[in-house]
Amino acid sequence: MWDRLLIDCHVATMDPAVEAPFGAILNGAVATQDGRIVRVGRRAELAGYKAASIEPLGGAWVTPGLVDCHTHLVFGGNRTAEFDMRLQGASYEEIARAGGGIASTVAATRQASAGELIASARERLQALMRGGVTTIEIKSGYGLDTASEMRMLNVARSLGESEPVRVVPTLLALHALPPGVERSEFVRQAVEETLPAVARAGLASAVDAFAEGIGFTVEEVRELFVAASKLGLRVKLHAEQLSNLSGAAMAAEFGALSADHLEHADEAGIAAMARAGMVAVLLPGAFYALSETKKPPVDLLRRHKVPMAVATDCNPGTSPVLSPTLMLNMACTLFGLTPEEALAGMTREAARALGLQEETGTISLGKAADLLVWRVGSPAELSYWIGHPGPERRIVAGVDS
Ligand code: DI6
Ligand code: FE
Repeated sequence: MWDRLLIDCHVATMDPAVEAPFGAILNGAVATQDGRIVRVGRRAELAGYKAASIEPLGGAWVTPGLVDCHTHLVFGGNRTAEFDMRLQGASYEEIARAGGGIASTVAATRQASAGELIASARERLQALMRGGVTTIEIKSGYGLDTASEMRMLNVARSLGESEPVRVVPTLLALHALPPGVERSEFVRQAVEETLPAVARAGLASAVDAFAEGIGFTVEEVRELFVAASKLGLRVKLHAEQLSNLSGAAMAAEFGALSADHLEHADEAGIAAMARAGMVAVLLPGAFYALSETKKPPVDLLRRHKVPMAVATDCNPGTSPVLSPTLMLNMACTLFGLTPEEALAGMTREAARALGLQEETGTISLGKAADLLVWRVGSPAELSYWIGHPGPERRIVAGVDS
């Protein structure tokens, strides 16, 4: 006997093996057992089976849990003052070069106690969870020394232990140069001290960097990726956000999970991503908040069959986003994704961007029972509403939360 059987619903499996838009099964049913999906199909095919709990959903749509595969959720303070400056015409780069921007969040993060960091991040996390997030990647990157980076990663881990959500922690080792530290010395510390310490403690599943004029050069990031690969850690990269440094192509040499942002990416970079089996993570919140005009080359990504994920990039500077469903809408309105591509981008392809494609991201046999119940007439509605408030029910590993 199964634990639960969800019936009287339509199922957007997002499984490419199901040949319909959104992998949809109309008049479907989903059975779960021990936190796993054990059966999905037409209601008629599942008749006669027994479950401890049979739950009619009144014609609702069931989707996979949303996966937010790129966030900087943990940080001290916020950047409201900088928001004002940008409204008066200062650019993100000008503010960063004048010592504001990331550096000001680094100061606030170092000052905050672990308890304060947990409390502020939990509020943001709960907002994203109300919007439907069941798996979230959380980067460090506002500590910028070994102890502070490890503290951020510990905060991320403890959020995953106290909240019903799967947390995937990433060491963002090269995010910004801390004030007063010599450049080559900082890179050396990140590569030779912070990275091995984090790897030894098992605090991160992947390693990230910010390749940009105001961040780090591709050669500096390469040093980090060589060391990370030797330690058996996967890599990913903030690439081609404000300019084209050919970071995506370099990341492809290391079999990176993803390259993220990509507004300024060119065809050579995208072809390299395709060959390496990478995911393109699109971040419409940052594009919007910075009033960018150059869009990521979605047509090229489609032509080269690079899977597209969509994420909030939740961070205090360039993407103070608390709504995953708003990103579904913006991925369509700003970047031209179809509603189906957008939803795949926050489920199936986002799971792939985290290396979790066997675990979550579609409603398929054997995967975790991470399920959302939406009171909508079709899954396209999730992208149509500008910031849909979220699902009526949220199930993580088979348990309602
Ligand atoms: N790119 C971004 O958009 C964020 N980090 C990054 O590497 C911005 C982070 C911030 O401004 O605090
Ligand atoms: Fe980011």
